[in-house]
Amino acid sequence: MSSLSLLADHVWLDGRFAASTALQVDSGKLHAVPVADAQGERIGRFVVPGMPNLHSHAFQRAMAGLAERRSLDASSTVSANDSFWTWREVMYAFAGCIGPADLQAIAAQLYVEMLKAGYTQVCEFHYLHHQPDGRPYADPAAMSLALIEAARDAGIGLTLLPTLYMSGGFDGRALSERQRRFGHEVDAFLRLVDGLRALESPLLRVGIALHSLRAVPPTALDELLASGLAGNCPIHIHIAEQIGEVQDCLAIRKARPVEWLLDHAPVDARWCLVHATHLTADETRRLAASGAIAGLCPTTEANLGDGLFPLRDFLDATGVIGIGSDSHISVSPVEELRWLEYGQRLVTRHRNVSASAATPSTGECLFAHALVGGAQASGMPIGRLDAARADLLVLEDAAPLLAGRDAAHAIDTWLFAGNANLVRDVMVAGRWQVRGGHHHDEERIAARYRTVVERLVRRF
Ligand code: NGQ
Ligand code: ZN
Repeated sequence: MSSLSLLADHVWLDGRFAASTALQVDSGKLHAVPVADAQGERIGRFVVPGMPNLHSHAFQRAMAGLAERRSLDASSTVSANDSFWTWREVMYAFAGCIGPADLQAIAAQLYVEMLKAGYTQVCEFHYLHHQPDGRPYADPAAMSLALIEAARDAGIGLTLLPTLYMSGGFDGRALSERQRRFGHEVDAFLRLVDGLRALESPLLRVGIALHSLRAVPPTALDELLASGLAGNCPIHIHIAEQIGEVQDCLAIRKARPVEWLLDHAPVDARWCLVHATHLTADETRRLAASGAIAGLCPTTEANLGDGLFPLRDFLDATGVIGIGSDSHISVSPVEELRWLEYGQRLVTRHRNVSASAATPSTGECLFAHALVGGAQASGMPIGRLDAARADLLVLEDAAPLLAGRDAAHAIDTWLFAGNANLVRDVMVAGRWQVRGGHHHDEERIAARYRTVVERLVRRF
């Protein structure tokens, strides 16, 4: 098996940069060792772990930018009421056009973009399971397999989260016509998960997701959690993104979504609560104490007009966060982390809100949290450069922006001032997938994406 020794001036260890450290890559795994001599390949000045992306709906990448116009209301006048829910109608119309080959082409392009931006693992919250009319494909796993193939094409790690979707609202109403292709009974869903588990590898983990409390009746939640297939794997759920769903939950289940989940499910470190946006002080403390990850997707949450997560209070309660690019209106850990902090600054009218006494650098603090939380939500040994899968990023030494930056300021400069991408090289499981800013198969993957999306957009 191949063995490599990599040298850099500053290597990210235990939440900060360390000097005099070499990285040993053996059979796709990474170990940090003291630099005994100068043997090995010098790869750059700053080396950091690959960032996990804890929330993705890959197909939505191809509609990014197509829902930024005011919609027309019933009388064909331009509406002033565009919202998350009107965006969702556009998204459903788009989702209705996508088949397995389309999904593979879109996801592969997206995953190449993720790698180039510095994400080395993606959690795919996948609910586009069936044909548009709701009938299963000949192979009911066809859409899941398309995502697995796309991740292989690109060389990114994948946490596939087949998603249970059963009802169209808290009142248990049936799925609408456009939601039919998302739906499963619990038994069929468990068969899908079970079949996919056989494909697990160092680059593929199969967890589960519940689309939302709206979409999963309480009895189905119990059945799923009792099944054994949820035993020791990542469990993700959309939880409290919109005020409307908090109100519906209160009206029907007599509790707020996070409160209800904490009261009715064994929420622990396996769980990732995506868009835990609307929290009371009590929910914030309880969620932090549960050990579950708060999955934050700042660019999508801004784009959809969701609201703002109480980041400072959650971190003070020792809560764990991670980031995702969700609808892929942006594909960049830099932008997610920057906007996570900027949202807080805009409402609190303070600066450096996410930093702490222990880590005064805002960038380092955010970066460290997102690595830890993202790895936990992915269910993979990643997010670090010691005793982990060999995923790493090398920042661009030649970037003028990093001139004169030492270890103390490199991450802050990258996250807050980097507009051009500063990620130069990306390794996943011991293999270079991006070198000099280019992915080895980017042209073929982009050409296939163009062909597919040009056709889809014409039909949509
Ligand atoms: C989704 N996306 O499932 O793709 C959701 C919208 C819903 C985000 N929440 C649909 N960002 O929540 O019903
Ligand atoms: Zn989502």
